[in-house]
Amino acid sequence: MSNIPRLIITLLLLLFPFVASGVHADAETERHSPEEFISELVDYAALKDTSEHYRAELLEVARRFARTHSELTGDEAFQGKIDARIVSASALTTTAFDKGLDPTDPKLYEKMLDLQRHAAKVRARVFNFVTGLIEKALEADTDRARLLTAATAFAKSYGEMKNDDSFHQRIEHIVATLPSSDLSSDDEILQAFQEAMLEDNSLVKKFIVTKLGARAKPFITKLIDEAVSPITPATRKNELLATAMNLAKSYGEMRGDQSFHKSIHRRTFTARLSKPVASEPTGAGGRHEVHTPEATLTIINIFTPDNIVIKRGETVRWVNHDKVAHVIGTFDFLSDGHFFAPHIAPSREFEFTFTEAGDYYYICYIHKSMIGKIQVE
Ligand SMILES: [Cu+2]
Repeated sequence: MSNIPRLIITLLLLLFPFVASGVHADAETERHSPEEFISELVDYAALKDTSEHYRAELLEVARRFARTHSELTGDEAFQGKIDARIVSASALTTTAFDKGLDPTDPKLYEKMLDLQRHAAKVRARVFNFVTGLIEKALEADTDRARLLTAATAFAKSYGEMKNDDSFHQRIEHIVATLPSSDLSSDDEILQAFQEAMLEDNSLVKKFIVTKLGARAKPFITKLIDEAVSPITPATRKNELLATAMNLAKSYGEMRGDQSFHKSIHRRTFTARLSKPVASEPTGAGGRHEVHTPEATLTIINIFTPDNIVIKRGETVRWVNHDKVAHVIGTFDFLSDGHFFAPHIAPSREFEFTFTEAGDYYYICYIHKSMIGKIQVE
């Protein structure tokens, strides 16, 4: 292999995680049967204004996928039909697709970019198609085994074409780790979802939320109820809160409505705080004071107090007693209002006057352990 295609493959590999996660959102709108998908590739290739590289890439995928599909289904007529259409679409190409690329060609860089851009477009289509098959396999009343076999076979075929097996391996892994379709007990559901979280496997997350159906909301609420119970140990509490939030997020994404996710996120955020305390403005100049004590190896960064209730029009002053700076601001997805202090140096302060009532959820943008809430009445 010459250096240029190797460089391209390296670039593609670098882009892979980005593309693989990015295409997922479109999968629902672009769900095809294999025949439709392959046919469409040839349709695009045969369009008059399709560039030479794009056409070559599309036809190569179509040719290989038609063969794979015919092998899977035993329908050789389909492969014959596609092959005939590929021949006529190829005739539209005036010069042969130069896979080797001449390193002395002054236009090499432009050609490379062009090739890379078109290969990326085709790849996004292929990824959508293959993940679409897995999504379909996860639905009820589908021939799950057949769809998963097909997804794996198409991913393998594409890997052979690109001389890169990483996508195929990822699909193999997803298929091998799919939860059984009859998740019955709550513990099984919880465990399967937590595994999907670890793997960042949005397909399985979706599957589980679909499986829960109308039970999703009470299921998530139950997790939080258990998390906030005083007898729940801290590690289990954090695990349950993280899972509840992730479930609520998937639930919201599937319904295109984040309001439930937001309410769950508020609850999980609040569950990590102390009980709310009605604060008296006793600090200098009649302000409420929140301190950031010095952190050590054993003491983590916190706000103290971390959960206060104040009146509209009152001012809170954050005083940094720590040896490091903090970046304090509202967590705007949850918060009713906004404030932001980009840099509070050691022994410096920040003040904010709350003119609007509402719940202000805030964090330190550097230290994960620092969270707080101001409730303005
Ligand atoms: Cu901080």
